[in-house]
Amino acid sequence: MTDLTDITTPLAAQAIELPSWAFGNSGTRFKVFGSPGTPRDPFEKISDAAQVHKHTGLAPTVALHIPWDLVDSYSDLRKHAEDNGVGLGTVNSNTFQDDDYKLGSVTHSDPKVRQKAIDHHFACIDVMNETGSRDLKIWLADGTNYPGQDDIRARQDRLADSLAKIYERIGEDQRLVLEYKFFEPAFYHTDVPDWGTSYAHTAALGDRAFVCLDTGHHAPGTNIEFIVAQLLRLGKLGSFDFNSRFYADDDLIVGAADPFQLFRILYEVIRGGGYANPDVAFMLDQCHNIEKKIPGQIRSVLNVQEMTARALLVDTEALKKAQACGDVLGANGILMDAFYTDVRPALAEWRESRGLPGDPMKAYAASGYQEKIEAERVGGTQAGWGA
Ligand code: PSV
Ligand code: MN
Repeated sequence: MTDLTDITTPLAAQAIELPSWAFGNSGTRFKVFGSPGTPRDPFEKISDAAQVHKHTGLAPTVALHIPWDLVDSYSDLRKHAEDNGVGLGTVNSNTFQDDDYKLGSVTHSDPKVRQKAIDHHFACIDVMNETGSRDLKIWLADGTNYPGQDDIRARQDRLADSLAKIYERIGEDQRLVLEYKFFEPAFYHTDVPDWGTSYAHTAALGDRAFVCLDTGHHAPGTNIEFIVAQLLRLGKLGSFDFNSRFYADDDLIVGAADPFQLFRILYEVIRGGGYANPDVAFMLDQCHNIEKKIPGQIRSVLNVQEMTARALLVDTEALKKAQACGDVLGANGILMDAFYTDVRPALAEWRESRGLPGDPMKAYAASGYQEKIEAERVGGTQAGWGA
């Protein structure tokens, strides 16, 4: 089997974008718990995200969410990020927290509401122009709760029309990335429920429009790695939102619920040329409702790195041979050999050789940063959904 020393070059190229919202408070519809040290503004969120990169070398950029991350000066925010050793990344729009959007945003039957949602995306593009961000990521809460509530076919037409207006506004070096989700908050139908719908719309828009695959947005039992393979084949996989789920869109730490699934996904990413490929962005989309947020993000990027290392260890030549001669169990065994390899000691050594802590979780705990923010961030309003 391939050795870790053979895969350090691709491993060193790994970059995982962090969501600013992972550092704010989050919760369920039952309760959002506050926690000591939580950032009060986007600047403090960026400072926390920079800690993850400092200890892992894996997370050089932070995604913003508008309006949660509205600031007076994006050049100041950008400078603050750069001073902390990170950059600003994807801009996420938000058309799910305004009363006007109760029955939909870019799909709404009222042209005034649609225009308001389109204008919000224009404002996001203005932010991107200031932050130097490449990607505008759109996730829509649009859908219906009851059969007959609205004309689902007409909603698709309105969606296509609104997306075309937004797409027209993005710059030559920018991209529109459309995320899908099969349910919630709408429960009967969602206007962008699956990769096929996202593919149909982004294909119609043009070659700067891509699909975002959020690993938590599929029905139980869905073969996500197949979707990865297909979207890479089609040249339309723009980005990942990594997280893990047991039941619904749980937004738990990636790789926590099903490490083998994460391995299979990463194997297909590598197989399809999507690894260390700037066209396929790796991002986290997670919430840390009960665990500490910075260590939660450190654990997450390490999980992605560990499963990437295992996927890179697959002996692809031997696998091809076994597949070609119909050696079913042999081929499966080759994949499983890589999956069962404990890469953690070798990764720790390799990190140290690059001047990073061998154990980033321990290094963060020993750094005193958590105690410092808990002592200093007193007063003000803790950031969270809607902040
Ligand atoms: C809602 O499900 C969601 O988690 C989507 O995945 C978005 O990416 C994210 O929120 C931020 O809007
Ligand atoms: Mn997502």
